[in-house]
Amino acid sequence: MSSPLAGLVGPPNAGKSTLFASLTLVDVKIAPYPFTTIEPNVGIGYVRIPCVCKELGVKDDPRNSLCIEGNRFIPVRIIDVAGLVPDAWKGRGLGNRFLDHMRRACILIMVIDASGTTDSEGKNVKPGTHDPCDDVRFLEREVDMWILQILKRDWEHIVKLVSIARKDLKDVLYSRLSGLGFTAEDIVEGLLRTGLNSKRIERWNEGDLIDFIRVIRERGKPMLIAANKADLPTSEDNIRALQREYGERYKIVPTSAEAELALRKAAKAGLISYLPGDRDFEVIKPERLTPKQRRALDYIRENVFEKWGSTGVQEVINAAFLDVLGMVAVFPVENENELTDHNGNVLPDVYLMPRGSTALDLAYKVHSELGEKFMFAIDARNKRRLGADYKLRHRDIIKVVVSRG
Ligand SMILES: Nc1nc2c(ncn2[C@@H]2O[C@H](COP(=O)(O)OP(=O)(O)OP(=O)(O)O)[C@@H](O)[C@H]2O)c(=O)[nH]1
Ligand SMILES: [Mg+2]
Repeated sequence: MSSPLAGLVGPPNAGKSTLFASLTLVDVKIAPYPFTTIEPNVGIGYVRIPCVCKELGVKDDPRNSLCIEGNRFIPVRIIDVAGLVPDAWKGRGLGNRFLDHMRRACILIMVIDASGTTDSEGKNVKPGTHDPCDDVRFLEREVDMWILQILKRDWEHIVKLVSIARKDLKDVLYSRLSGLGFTAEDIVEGLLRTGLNSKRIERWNEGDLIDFIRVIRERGKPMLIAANKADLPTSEDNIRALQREYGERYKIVPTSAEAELALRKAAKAGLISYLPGDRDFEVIKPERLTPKQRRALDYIRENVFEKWGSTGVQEVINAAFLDVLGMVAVFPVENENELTDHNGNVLPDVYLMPRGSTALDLAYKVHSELGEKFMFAIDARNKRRLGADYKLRHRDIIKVVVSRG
């Protein structure tokens, strides 16, 4: 069973690979010049939630996830690709072929250099002279143009299927776009919201197509912003400007990927105690720190924790899956009293389920047989019976009861 995928998109040099490395601890190439990354990197990161073990006072045996100090870390996949530059869709920079790796991504995290020290091409400029709002604008456009190019590749054929072969418009568009991860509902909404369902397809112009794409992109590939390099002094004003211009459309999280990477490495080396998402860290081996490491930790405390409260890295992943996508984390159990699976593991698994998922969806997710033989479910907290269409809530603990035979 594969975990949901988040894609990191952004101009070169904005810190995508640093963010990726800080989330996954996969060793990737990071460098202060554009187009460091060429081939995509895929790795596992984690959404952090308060585990239910704490609330219920039990010691758990996590299997598909991790539980550290009462925090459950649920795996999600992250993909880091090459940088995008304005007009990449026309082949500039490395072009936008690598956006094809985003087909399976259910959410895109725009990673931008909030400090304004690199421009949209990824070139180093005088700190604060580049406006990161420009990056958001061009990134939206690049994603739209990517979808447009795919649709236009066989537009004549699409038009013929609808106008001559009399195929259903939404079915034709869906078969063309489902490979990019769009659902039939996305297509229907796109047609309704633009009014294009009542315009003959032969008459659609490019503006119509772009309007349609914008609607399906907002639904099917939602985005949020990691305002990276927040540790640098020029970021503060820029983040305020980003909030003013984009705060209503996008969730914006100030991040310092570099700080998170340093902290995670220091924690792994046993120098500090720090869990991703913590609002502080503690030095446990001060005598082992080199003067350089000490300075780096002081820098992080002053420019990241005191200014922003955290590195923002865990927050941006949580925001992507829990806030923007609205996924819920649900713990299935076989024994609702002991909270165990059939091997006696306590609260072994937790699944991230899409917004609006039901008890029946959970049953199918655990095992297709559980779905097919579903009778009802039980809320392990209060032992109430739940029907197949019960809408799962975040941190529910659910037992599925199946028919015999
Ligand atoms: N100050 C600061 N620098 C950062 C931060 N994140 C990344 N950097 C630096 O920015 C530069 C570019 O980082 P990368 O992670 O290679 O950027 P990228 O977006 O993957 O770049 P491409 O692969 O070329 O598209 C490196 O020098 C990083 O050390 C941050 O949070 N703060
Ligand atoms: Mg990179």
